[in-house]
Amino acid sequence: MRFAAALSALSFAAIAAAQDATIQVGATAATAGGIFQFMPPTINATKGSTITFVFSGAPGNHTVTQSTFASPCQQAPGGFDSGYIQIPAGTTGGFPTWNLTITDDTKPIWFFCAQLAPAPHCTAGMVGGINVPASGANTFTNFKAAAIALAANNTLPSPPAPALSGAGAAATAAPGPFSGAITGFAIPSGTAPPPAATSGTSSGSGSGTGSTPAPTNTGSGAVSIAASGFVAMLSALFGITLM
Ligand SMILES: [Cu+2]
Repeated sequence: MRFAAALSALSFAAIAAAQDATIQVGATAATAGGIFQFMPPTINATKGSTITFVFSGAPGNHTVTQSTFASPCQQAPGGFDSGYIQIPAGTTGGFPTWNLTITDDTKPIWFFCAQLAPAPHCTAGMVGGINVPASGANTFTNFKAAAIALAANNTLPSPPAPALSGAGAAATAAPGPFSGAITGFAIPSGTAPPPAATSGTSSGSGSGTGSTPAPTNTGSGAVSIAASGFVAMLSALFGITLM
């Protein structure tokens, strides 16, 4: 009896340990801190928890893209990326969401917004972190400061490659749904090719999904080119709507 009760308490603790949370992607001009931010920017979440990103910043056009502490505004090799989701000004509901499940809670998960218009959001401080250290060198404060410091060298981040999964977190579906005038671009799909391994370190941690290797490297290139064009187009759009 006592043993059964202990087991029951244990299983309850295991269930309660999941730390589902919501992060707002983007804000409004009236929000303290401005449009370019994740709210909250940091959370702690145990393995198995689901983090729901809500693209509620209006107007806004943002991504949720995994980076590394060392390169805050560049997609990490094998990092997740939501694609660009545009929320027209005045939108008050029906915001798309993206659910990422934590698959490894032993390492920090850093992310940023890859949008470049009207100015790079990342270097404006639109960065975030999950399970980040509270002290030491790799704090969120230092991560954000490093992102903002990149604004001085005029090196724009490369457009990310859409990807459902990354290091320590994975989604099983693309962001959505898209209703009304809300649109998405370069949104990941189940057959999205993995990000091009430019640095050669493809962080192949197990690859338990057993997904067939995508044979279409040309597809990845096409996505990148299209993303660049889209960013240029957005730049023009946002120059009108935001400035
Ligand atoms: Cu953004």
